[in-house]
Amino acid sequence: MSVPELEDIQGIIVRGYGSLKGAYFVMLHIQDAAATRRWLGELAVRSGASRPTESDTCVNIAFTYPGLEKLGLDREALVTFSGEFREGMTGTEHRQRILGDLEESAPERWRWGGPRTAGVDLLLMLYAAEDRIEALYRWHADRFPGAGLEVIEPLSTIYLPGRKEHFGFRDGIAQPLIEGWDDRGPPGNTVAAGEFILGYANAYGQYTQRPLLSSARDRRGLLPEASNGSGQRDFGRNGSYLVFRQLQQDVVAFWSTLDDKARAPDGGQDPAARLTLAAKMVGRWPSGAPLVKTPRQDDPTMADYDHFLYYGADDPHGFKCPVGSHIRRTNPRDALDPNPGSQESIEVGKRHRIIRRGRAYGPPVAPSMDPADILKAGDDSRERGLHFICFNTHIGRQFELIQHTWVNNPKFDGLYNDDDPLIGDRGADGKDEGGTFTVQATPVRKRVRGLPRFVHVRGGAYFFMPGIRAVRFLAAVP
Ligand code: N7H
Repeated sequence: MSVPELEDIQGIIVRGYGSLKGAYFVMLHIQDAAATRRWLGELAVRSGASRPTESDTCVNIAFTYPGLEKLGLDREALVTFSGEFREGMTGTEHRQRILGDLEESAPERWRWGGPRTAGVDLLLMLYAAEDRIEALYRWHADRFPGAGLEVIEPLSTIYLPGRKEHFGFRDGIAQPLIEGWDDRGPPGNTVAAGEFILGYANAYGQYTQRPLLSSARDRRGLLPEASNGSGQRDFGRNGSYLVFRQLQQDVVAFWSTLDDKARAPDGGQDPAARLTLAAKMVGRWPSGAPLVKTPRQDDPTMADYDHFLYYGADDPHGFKCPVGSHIRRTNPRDALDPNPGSQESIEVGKRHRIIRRGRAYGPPVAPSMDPADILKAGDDSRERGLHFICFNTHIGRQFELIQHTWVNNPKFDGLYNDDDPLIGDRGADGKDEGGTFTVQATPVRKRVRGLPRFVHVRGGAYFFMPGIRAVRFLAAVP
């Protein structure tokens, strides 16, 4: 097992920058590739070698396939990128169906990344303290014209106290640990580095397909040698695919639906039942405490607790954490076939993990994040949601599989009309409907029907985030 080269890996892949609460994600279009290459050569790109302090600013960068083409990356390397990346998030109808990007979430309606908006070539990610992030963005924005770059969308973010997302739940808790680096956690959660960083062995003990090119193309010897013994240069090593989705959340619809579905027998409001139903849908309480550990009430002392399994926690049937809850379907842990509850099941799960790095955007409906206040405030028609970001080395087997086979699948794990209660597409492509949520219980389960779609896509793209040597190589392309 080789140790990930943190000084060549861009920092955001291996560290969440939790100490930096301000962030900007700038979608850019290249107008003058030569000017962009010069700018790139001077850009201080943050590596993963050290954890940033609160006074640091961090910059990371990623490219779409058209962006790499424009910068003049050799065809030999371009054709060896994965098919998903080359086609792009909106590249085929098939992919739109897989992702549930239809109807109101169709790319034709996106603010950026769709066929009706200027092409995104490059993503610049800026991180700083909350009171410094605007100044950092302005500093960079002043330089875009000279760098031959046009801003398509400058996506701002918001930090919600308690690291919450807009529905009111603590986010960014469960992450896989990278083998060879932060593998001091439970072995069930430690995953081969090659699942998240190219150029290392993956969960199958193999090297995931990555962009290579002949050594003659790298006369200055900027790139590392490929580890396959071919003498080629490895443009992909220490890089990762970045999936970006701007996901708008309809927070008022979410809480009014729950309010409606969890009424007291006399028809009156029942705040405790409403909250419990929401927690069942997530699989964690608002504090972050997991339902398998504390199924009846929230327990903030367990906010960051992640050392659990489902069968291993004596919950094979979902009585504590429902089978169709968001966290159980996006990472079933030991609940996967062929042999749920076994080490084999955990190993299967390790082929479908992602590192999440999303940030919330837009103002909260109610600053307290309390459902009662949210319901009182009502819809203010302002947009809010999650800039969902994840890293993986095989988009099809990791992000897309989670989205299609687990999140949007009404037949997930023996269910038959239940897609993800929070983010499911509700059968947008006319397939089985979804929109039902089953709460397993004895003596009888409870089924909550008629859930509308709470999350819509407003933009998105597949990016490649190269290692830092590969960024230098791109800047020096003749
Ligand atoms: Fe989810 N939410 O706030 O309700 N997610 N997610 N997600 N998600 C998680 O453990 C949320 C989305 C995963 O290992 C938590 O960090 C929202 C997409 C995975 O136990 C909460 C949106 C995809 C996990 C949310 C959204 C995923 C996870 C629990 C969209 C992938 C870890 C806190 C607006 C396709 C599961 C935590 C594990 C956890 C929410 C989107 C995947 C609270 C609001 C699109 C893998």
